[in-house]
Amino acid sequence: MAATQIKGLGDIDKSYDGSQLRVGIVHARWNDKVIAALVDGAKSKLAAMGVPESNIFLTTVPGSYELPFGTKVLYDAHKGKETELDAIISIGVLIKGHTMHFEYISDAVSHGLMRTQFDLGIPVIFGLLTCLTEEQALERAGLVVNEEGASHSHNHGEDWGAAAVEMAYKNKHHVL
Ligand code: DLZ
Repeated sequence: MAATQIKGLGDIDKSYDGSQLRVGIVHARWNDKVIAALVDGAKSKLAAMGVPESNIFLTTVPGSYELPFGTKVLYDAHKGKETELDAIISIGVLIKGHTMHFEYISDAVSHGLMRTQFDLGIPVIFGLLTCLTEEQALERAGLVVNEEGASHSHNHGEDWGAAAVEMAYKNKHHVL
């Protein structure tokens, strides 16, 4: 990382124990190559922070527009059961086209997910990429590789996994 780089989550996530947490992931199926990498990034960070694989519940929706309602459906499916969820990561990839579709969906999903977390009372992690180009999406999913084939871009899914553990932990234990 360049010495001047200041963007990113920082190290604060490292102390949160995810071993008692249950986390849902709902992802759109549009732009599936990028989505797959982001979901893998989120899952690997959850595992690194102690969330057992059996405590990760995955489902899909057609496109990003369906994410807010899909998030609610996933939460309701586990509500009141032993598997009640402590956080949900909602993942989608919007790539700008030639019409206003991108702007409307980005806006609706952003507001929908913000509202959903307050409606449900658990953190809903904003795993939505809103990219102007395919290259931007690949870069943010860690899929830009150098000549040796090694990734040299950051997978934002990892940040979303860390944010889910931190916020679920804080919500469950009433600490901030
Ligand atoms: C229609 C549409 C378009 C044009 N682009 C995307 C996209 O880049 N990423 C994405 O996740 N979904 C896209 N969709 C689908 C909508 O999100 C939604 O699934 C449909 O409009 C049906 O409600």
